[in-house]
Amino acid sequence: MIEVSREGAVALIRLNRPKQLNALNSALAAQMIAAVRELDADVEVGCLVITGNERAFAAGADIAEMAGLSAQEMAAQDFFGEWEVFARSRKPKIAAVNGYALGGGCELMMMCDFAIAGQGAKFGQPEVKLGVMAGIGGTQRMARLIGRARAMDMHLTGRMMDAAEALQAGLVARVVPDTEVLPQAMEAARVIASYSRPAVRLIREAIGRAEEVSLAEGLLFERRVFHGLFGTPDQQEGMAAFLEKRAAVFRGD
Ligand code: CO8
Repeated sequence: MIEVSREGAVALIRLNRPKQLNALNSALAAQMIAAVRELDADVEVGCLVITGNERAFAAGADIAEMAGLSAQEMAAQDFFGEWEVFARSRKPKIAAVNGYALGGGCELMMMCDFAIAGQGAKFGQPEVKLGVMAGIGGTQRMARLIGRARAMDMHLTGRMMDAAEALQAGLVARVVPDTEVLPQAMEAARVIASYSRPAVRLIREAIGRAEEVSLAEGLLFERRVFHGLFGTPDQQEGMAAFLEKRAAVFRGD
């Protein structure tokens, strides 16, 4: 249900349930979590790109799979709880989004570090129309990303947002022509993967902190990890290369 390929230090994960518009079912989730665990442990991998196809990034959790489950069964299985493994994985993740990113698909996109979307992409949290609500972080991550009023609008009306509105709201980082989505995401991933791994890791952790702690705590965390990076060979290489007017070659430590 997913295809994993490698291009140098970049790993591409493509959701592959085209007939169901890449609806996220348990089997797909299990494959995705296993792949991300493996890629996370692979020192050669510097960045992940997650994509779907032209029609859909993912049209949500699989409604057919969920429809018959009771609250007890949902809770006993901690249904979709394992997606947190994806969200917490330590490699940078870029969502390359064409078509629909709805419900769990929009939530999956928001679990990534940032999204590059095509002009024809559509975003939404339509769970309210099904008599339920977002369950893989949608209420929390969207409110933090685009603010309370916009998140309320999206979750309570279930309407779709187009790419221009998503860019303006801050839901996605870039909007590009549809055919440029994957090339631009791969290029961004190559750039990120070429930088110092400790620097990239700590930048992600520091920005992640901004969503969790007070400003004072976050600033202290940032300053401490900034100081810590001066212990790395990559810092010495990066600054020496600048002063010597040459390209830096990071070792990744
Ligand atoms: N689940 C299962 N199947 C789906 C889904 C889905 N989310 N979305 C589309 N499909 C299937 C359709 O059933 C259809 O199958 P078939 O050909 O066998 O009838 C096929 O994909 C193509 O879809 P459509 O014919 O509907 O295509 P359209 O172009 O007419 O419409 C839409 C595209 C607008 C995207 C439409 O398919 C749609 O509205 N899909 C549902 C979107 C939705 O409601 N998503 C939210 C799902 S709920 C959710 O994500 C909750 C997450 C939290 C769970 C946490 C649990 C703890």
